Amino acid sequence: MKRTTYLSLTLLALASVFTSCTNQGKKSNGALTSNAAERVYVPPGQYDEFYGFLSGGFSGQLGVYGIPSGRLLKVVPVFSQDPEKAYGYNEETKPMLNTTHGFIPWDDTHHPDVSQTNGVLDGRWIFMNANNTPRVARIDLTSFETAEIMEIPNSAGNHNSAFVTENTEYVVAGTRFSVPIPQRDMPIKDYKGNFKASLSFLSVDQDNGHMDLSFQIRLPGFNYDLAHPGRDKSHGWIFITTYNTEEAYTLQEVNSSQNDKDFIAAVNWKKAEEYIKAGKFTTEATEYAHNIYNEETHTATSTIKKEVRVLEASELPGLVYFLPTPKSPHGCDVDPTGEYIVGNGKLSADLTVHSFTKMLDAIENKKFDGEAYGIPILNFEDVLGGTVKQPGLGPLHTEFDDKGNAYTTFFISSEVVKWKVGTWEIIDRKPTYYSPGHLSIPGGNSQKPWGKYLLAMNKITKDRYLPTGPELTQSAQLYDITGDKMVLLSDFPTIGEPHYASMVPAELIQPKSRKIYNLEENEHAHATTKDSDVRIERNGKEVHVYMTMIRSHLNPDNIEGIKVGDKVYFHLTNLEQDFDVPHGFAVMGAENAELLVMPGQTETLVWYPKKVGVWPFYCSDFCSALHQEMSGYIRVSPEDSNIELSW
Ligand code: K7E
Ligand code: RUQ
Ligand code: CUA
Repeated sequence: MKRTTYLSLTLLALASVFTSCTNQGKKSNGALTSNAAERVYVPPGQYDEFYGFLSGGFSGQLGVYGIPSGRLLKVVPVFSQDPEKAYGYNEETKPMLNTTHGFIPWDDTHHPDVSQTNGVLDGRWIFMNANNTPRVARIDLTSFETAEIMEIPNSAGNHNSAFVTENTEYVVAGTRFSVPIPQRDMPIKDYKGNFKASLSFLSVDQDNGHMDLSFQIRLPGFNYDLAHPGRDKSHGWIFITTYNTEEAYTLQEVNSSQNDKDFIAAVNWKKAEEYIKAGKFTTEATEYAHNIYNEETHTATSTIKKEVRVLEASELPGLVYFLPTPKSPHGCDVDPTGEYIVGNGKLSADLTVHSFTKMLDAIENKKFDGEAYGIPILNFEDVLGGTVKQPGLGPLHTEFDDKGNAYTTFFISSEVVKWKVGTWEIIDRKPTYYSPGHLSIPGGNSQKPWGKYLLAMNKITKDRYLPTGPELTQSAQLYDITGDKMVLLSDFPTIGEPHYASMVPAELIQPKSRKIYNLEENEHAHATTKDSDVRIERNGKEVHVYMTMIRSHLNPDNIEGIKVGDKVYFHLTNLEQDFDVPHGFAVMGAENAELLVMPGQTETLVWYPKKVGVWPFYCSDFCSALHQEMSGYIRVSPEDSNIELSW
């Protein structure tokens, strides 16, 4: 199918969706009316059954929702600055956004993935990719804060990322674009054979979660889209969809979608570990930032690393195989048994499912159908596990329940289709409003799905909510999947554009959620843990204000002796040791952000006084009956004044 057909099909599909709604005069909302409301209703004061972690897409953040209610519980800032919490603005977290391209205040994130133990979600950490300036973040699920960010070198468009292996041995991050490696000035038309791709394996320290870029596998210059680690019987492998195996340097249809089939690359990472042990790698010079937030000091540090170990796929037998897959596959999803690998061919009429067992047989019997850059290509028929015939148009992603069913989103025909793994028959289909990308079932990408709910994340919102001008929020839709037929329960709006979401039973996370930081364990270099330490120090034009916050005063509250042209550091320590008593800090004319300091924590805001005057500062988070009294003044005198510091 040519791209033009694909596009016109999209338009056709959408057009028909909208004609049908307008024709009815009233919107067909697709929801069952009887007890859908009850099934998503969480009474006041009660908790949701699941946490839903939805990628924030082009917001760069992670949205935390209660499922089934769809209530937004928190936005965790990850790859973008957040003035509400001062993430990326205060001195403590600025290093988190450091890269070898400098300080990067924004990114685009697609795939959150929760850590696993023995192939089951364990709720310790969640990993997530930055697509634009390639990075992987680790978010700690006790503090719900970004704990670590690793830049990925030799990558461009970190899309098939961040995917967790079954014991969180690795977080895998693959490039979308092939690029010159090392980067250099060269003609784009010389792409073919010269551009290369990297698949990175970040090892994870099981005690503290710290990531290390263990090694990279160098792959031919295709485009790589999505990956899923094998599970259970296919543990030790990871499967990655490719497109543009033509290696066209422009992705116009005529160049890049000519091949009847692209590939799923099957990568044996256990084999990779053997090759590393045997010293079959080269150590390449490169540069990438590794940023770690320390919970004791409440401060992040950024280190630039200088080299990476590389395994050359074309030279190391048994490391990578190509499985022919029609046609420009997007999602690559592995069923809970690890036997079946679903390639969601965007331009294909059928869904292709490969068999892991057949793949191993074909490899063992060396039944190859040629090679690409020294990497064996298997026979399509030899590895085919099954075909779901004409399930819909534009398949993107598949998830699984705990009863042997698979669910696939279809972007063009705007629906979720339920089918049986093994018999490949279609069991049910339900429209989504409109054009879903990913879908998520709690644990639906692991050995143990909790097949109660399915969340479809839609790309197009149109008429689902009261209009808000040309820009509409994206929309998620929740389905009950406990019966044979899926039942649409609710719509809820989301931040940014969620791609994937990871949903986790609340009991895996809720008991471990941190309540406060212990003041006695506060090792911040500028902490003021008792009022007797409150002080102001001047060092040339640099002024350090060591301030405490407790209901209901900021101490010191009246400051004199500051001058235009100074650089004032406010180091705020929240002395509270009660759950849910943060204090905020805002000072008039601050060009960056406010602070929001958790009990026991210290944060630093830099302020450049530019105008002579007496400027107020105050607590920006309503904290007690005397919250409005939690304020003070800072007097700013001319640069040449000789007023002494006082407080
Ligand atoms: Cu399909 Cu980036 Cu996972 Cu979006 S990707 S939908
Ligand atoms: S004050 S409670 Cu500005 Cu009425 Cu907020
Ligand atoms: Cu502290 Cu309001």
